[in-house]
Amino acid sequence: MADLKADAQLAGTREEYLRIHRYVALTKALDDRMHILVKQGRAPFVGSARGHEGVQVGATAAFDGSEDWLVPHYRGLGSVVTMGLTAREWMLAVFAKASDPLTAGRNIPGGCFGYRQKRVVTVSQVVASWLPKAAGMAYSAKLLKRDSVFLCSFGDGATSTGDFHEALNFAGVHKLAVVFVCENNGWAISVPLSKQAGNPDLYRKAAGYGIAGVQVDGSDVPAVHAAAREAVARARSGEGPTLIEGLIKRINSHTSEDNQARYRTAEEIAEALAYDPVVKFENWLAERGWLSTSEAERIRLELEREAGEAADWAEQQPDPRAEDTLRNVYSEGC
Ligand SMILES: Cc1ncc(C[n+]2csc(CCOP(=O)(O)OP(=O)(O)O)c2C)c(N)n1
Repeated sequence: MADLKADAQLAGTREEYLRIHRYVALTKALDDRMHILVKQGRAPFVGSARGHEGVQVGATAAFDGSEDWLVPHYRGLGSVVTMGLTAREWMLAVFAKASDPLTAGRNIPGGCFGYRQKRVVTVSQVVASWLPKAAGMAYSAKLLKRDSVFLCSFGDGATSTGDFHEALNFAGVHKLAVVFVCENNGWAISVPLSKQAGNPDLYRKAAGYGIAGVQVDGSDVPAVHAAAREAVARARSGEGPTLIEGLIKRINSHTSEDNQARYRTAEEIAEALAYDPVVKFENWLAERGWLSTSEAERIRLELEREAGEAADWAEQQPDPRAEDTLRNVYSEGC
């Protein structure tokens, strides 16, 4: 593992880390609320971001925003929240309401995070299909002499595909401004990483494309953030892409339609359930005197309330109208 010591590479200020903490904690609160909604039969589905929130927010917060674009993993709630998706907006998507800013109620929650105003690119759920898109957009930005950097996130399952190879190869050849972030939770539904990669150190694939590769503990938010800031600076200065591999644990089943007890051992599940990047980050902040335990608890309760209120509010919003079914699907006026 690359020697990224969080303390030695303190990449941000107290305010920046507290902002990151809020996004991480909001992601957890929204995710937990979704599980409750699914159990209550109010929401249809959850593809949980629990365990992923530290790597998602830590990396996305390294972008300065005005010109940068996110090409997100379908599990990337934390990344999209960091780009500005609010609790109410997310719940509009969860309940597939007409005013859902992501797909106007046309997809399962997380099925599509496209949000142009927040510079979040629409992707399909076909695994890895969004990686060549990120490379293509970065190529376009290069030709147009734009200063944009593209963050493209995905799971370990994406790394065994042709799309992964083509995207990283193309990005390496043209020294494109893409930061590829692999959220390696060790599983692609029920397929373990050992069936996906001959070499489990996925970041080493970067060397084959002539690009920078780094492996970080994805539950170590400051380490992720430092690695991402370095990668963004590299991309912006024309030195090309980076592959960041964040090692994490998937806490829940692949989705609420899956039962991980059928393919993970009881010990592994117990270990995953005890894993919490949010608490780990809060301890790190507390050690520096930047966030007290009582303040962390106050924020947790406030965000849980915000997530619950957002859900209750969104559920009451109008559903899409049948006559609007084809709106935003085909170009209007055709
Ligand atoms: C090309 C393709 N094959 C299969 C699927 C079904 N599928 C959806 S998610 C998934 C697993 C992907 O795992 P990974 O990339 O590691 O991400 P994770 O969900 O674990 O975060 C699969 C196989 C798909 N969406 N696209």
